[in-house]
Amino acid sequence: MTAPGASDAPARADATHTDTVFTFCRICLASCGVEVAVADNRVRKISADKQHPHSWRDFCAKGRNAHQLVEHPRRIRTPMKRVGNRYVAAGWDEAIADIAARMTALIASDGPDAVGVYYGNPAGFSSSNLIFLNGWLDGIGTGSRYAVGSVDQNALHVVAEAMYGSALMVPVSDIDNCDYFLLVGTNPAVSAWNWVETAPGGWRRALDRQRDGARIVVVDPVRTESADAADTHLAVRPGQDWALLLAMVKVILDERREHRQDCMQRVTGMAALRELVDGVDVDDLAARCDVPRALIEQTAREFAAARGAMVVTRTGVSLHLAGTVGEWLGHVLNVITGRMDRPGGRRFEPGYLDALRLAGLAKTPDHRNRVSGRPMVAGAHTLSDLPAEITTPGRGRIRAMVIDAGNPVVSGPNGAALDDALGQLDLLVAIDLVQRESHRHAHWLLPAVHWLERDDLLALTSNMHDEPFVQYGAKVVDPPADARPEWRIFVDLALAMKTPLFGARGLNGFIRATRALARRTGRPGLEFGPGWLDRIIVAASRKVGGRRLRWRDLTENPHGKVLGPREFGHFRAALRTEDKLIRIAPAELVARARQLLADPAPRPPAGFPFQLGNRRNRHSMNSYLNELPGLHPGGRGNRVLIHPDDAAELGIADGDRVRVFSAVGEVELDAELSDRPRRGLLVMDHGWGSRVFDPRGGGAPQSFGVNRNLLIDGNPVDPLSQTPALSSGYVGVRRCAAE
Ligand SMILES: Nc1nc2c(c(=O)[nH]1)N[C@H]1C(S)=C(S)[C@@H](COP(=O)(O)OP(=O)(O)OC[C@H]3O[C@@H](n4cnc5c(=O)[nH]c(N)nc54)[C@H](O)[C@@H]3O)O[C@H]1N2
Ligand SMILES: Nc1nc2c(c(=O)[nH]1)N[C@H]1C(S)=C(S)[C@@H](COP(=O)(O)OP(=O)(O)OC[C@H]3O[C@@H](n4cnc5c(=O)[nH]c(N)nc54)[C@H](O)[C@@H]3O)O[C@H]1N2
Ligand code: SF4
Ligand SMILES: [Mo]
Repeated sequence: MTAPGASDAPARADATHTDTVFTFCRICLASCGVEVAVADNRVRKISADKQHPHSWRDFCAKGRNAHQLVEHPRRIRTPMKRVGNRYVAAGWDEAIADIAARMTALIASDGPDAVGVYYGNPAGFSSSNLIFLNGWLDGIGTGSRYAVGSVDQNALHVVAEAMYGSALMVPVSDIDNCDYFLLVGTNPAVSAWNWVETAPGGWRRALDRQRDGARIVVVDPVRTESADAADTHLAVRPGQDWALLLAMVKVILDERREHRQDCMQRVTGMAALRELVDGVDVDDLAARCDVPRALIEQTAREFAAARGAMVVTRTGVSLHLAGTVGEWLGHVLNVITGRMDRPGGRRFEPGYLDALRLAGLAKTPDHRNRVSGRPMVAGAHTLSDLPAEITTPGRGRIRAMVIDAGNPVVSGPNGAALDDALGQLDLLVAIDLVQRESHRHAHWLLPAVHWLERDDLLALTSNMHDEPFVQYGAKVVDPPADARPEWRIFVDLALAMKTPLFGARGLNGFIRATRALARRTGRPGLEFGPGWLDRIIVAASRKVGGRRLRWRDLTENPHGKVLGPREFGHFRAALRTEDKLIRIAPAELVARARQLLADPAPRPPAGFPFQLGNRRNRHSMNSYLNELPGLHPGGRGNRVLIHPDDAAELGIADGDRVRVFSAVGEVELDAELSDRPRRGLLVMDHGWGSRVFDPRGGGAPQSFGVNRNLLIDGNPVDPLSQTPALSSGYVGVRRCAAE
């Protein structure tokens, strides 16, 4: 459907004849190879692809049950239009014409910012969704762009831009040579070693190293599954990793344990970094992060002395008000101890597509939100701003939104405020597989295509693989007749709205011509679409292992192909700073660190003595997959973990119904006593509390668990990443019967 000339598309099943298709799972970045048995265009079984060059050890139940979403009884199979309180099936022509006409009218009266979009995490696992979405938005010229980054990885992009000159310059982990893993704010035993990198089997490979003598240190306010396996667990105070890491930097610099050559030759700004640490007091930092000074010093010395070592920081660091400084100091530790571009440390993988160069060409709109005045971060605005941008009257107010592969009412802060705002829109369009919580006010539900139903060449993340690797994500089954890939929807809207796709004059006319040609010749591949881009990407690929990628590499290697050895030495060339030096102490990060140091240590506000921590569930993916019976038999939902000593003081017993409340919301759920969280920390899985509606059958909404993000205020935000305190908000808890 997408590759030009279907006959030469990469090997895939013609579902009626072939019974095994090899592809890879596109639920999380572990990107596990899968072997799928198919008959009559139905998935019969999904197993780990044991012939895959490196990924099968991460294969999990989410991948094994992926087809349950494809066959979801409540799946949206045709465009559905809201009529009063119900939905009726409609055709695509009507859907596109209606949405285009309403958006065009709003833009005419209110300007382009009246049309907004939010895209979520799964959009990044499609090779075409985001490219064409942005192409459509560029044509409209709207700055009302919202994305999952502000509740996920913005901190990393801000730090990468500041230190290395590109938001996409993300180092990958050289796990197999590492002797000392300092894992901060990550639980790879559950989340499979992924956050903006693909290191398949990463956690098990780290455990293999541990058996050979490597040490694993886990920094986490919760004694997680990963902490259970670690040699050392530092139960840091939530949101205070920056203090721990800054103290480690100070110990290393004061004791002259830094990698002198790297600090002199690869780095600029060491004087500013020294000046910062000269002014700090390790005892003060130890008190802030609540890790004993002696333990901080010991960890710093061991880290600096280890032969191969890495700090890995992830969402446990980023989802806080000081997250960007924490993220920065993790990179600082790696750089000053000579871990960048060295075995056992963190490497730059160039990949077969020069994504950094492409990213440099893309122009991020210079747009500020009218209510908060905040600029974009990594190409999008923070979710914290979205409710007010919809509800505050005035020119530029968002009046129409598309939610593309996302569930921001559940995944973002203060879901109640966002839900209320979404209900005030003139037009809400959801592109998804089922209707979830964030789509409940939708005027249009547009049926998307699941990754098992589409081809993907994920070239934009080729530099995030921990080994030069390519695999064509072949489609396994045909989608429902009326489902459409997102790219097609955005092209149709651009044509109907007469807005130039990618802002490129003449392109719309060209697309119409290719469509006509495709129709006339009966060759759908001739229509301009992602298949064209795939061909261009392969033709324009960089040399890896001495040669360029060829289309044959994709078609002849259904299990994927390792393109060459892991190489060191690409880091410096890849830097996008003018002088090819790492900026170790960017001014905005130093200034923010000074501000944190000047402020008193954060204290709970009256009435809300606890902090709300977070967990992921092995068998769900953020707010989706929670409802699949193959993954959650019994459908119990989430609970709140309370330390037994805290529970005893409040008279709460295991299994009691409790109310957890904050300044912005409250939820009711069962308590589970556990000594895994630190005292003073309640822990609740995120991603629950998302209803699944039944727009086709009219059945009652199904509900699974409670949405812990109802308790999180969207403001304040970390001023650099614009991320709210998702994993450190303040709450109180009470036994329901006691009220
Ligand atoms: N408190 C707290 N909050 C968090 C986090 C946390 O750790 N703690 N984690 C954050 C993180 S890391 C993330 S990534 C975000 C996730 O935030 P979001 O991306 O907004 O939410 P998801 O739950 O991933 O919802 C994805 C939606 O996409 C749909 N979908 C799946 N595949 C496709 C597809 O191919 N096409 C289309 N159109 N739709 C599809 C699903 O049905 C689902 O409705 O949540 C963040 N929120
Ligand atoms: N099964 C499963 N796997 C997933 C996902 C999923 O939803 N389910 N989501 C995928 C996505 S989108 C992402 S982004 C990645 C994320 O991958 P990770 O970032 O590894 O995600 P988590 O497993 O939530 O681990 C975060 C850890 O940080 C801890 N933490 C919370 N606050 C703090 C703090 O202040 N300091 C420190 N040091 N630790 C803290 C939490 O207790 C938790 O154990 O996982 C991916 N993999
Ligand atoms: S969801 Fe599971 S099977 Fe799919 S890529 Fe992630 S770890 Fe692998
Ligand atoms: Mo994420």
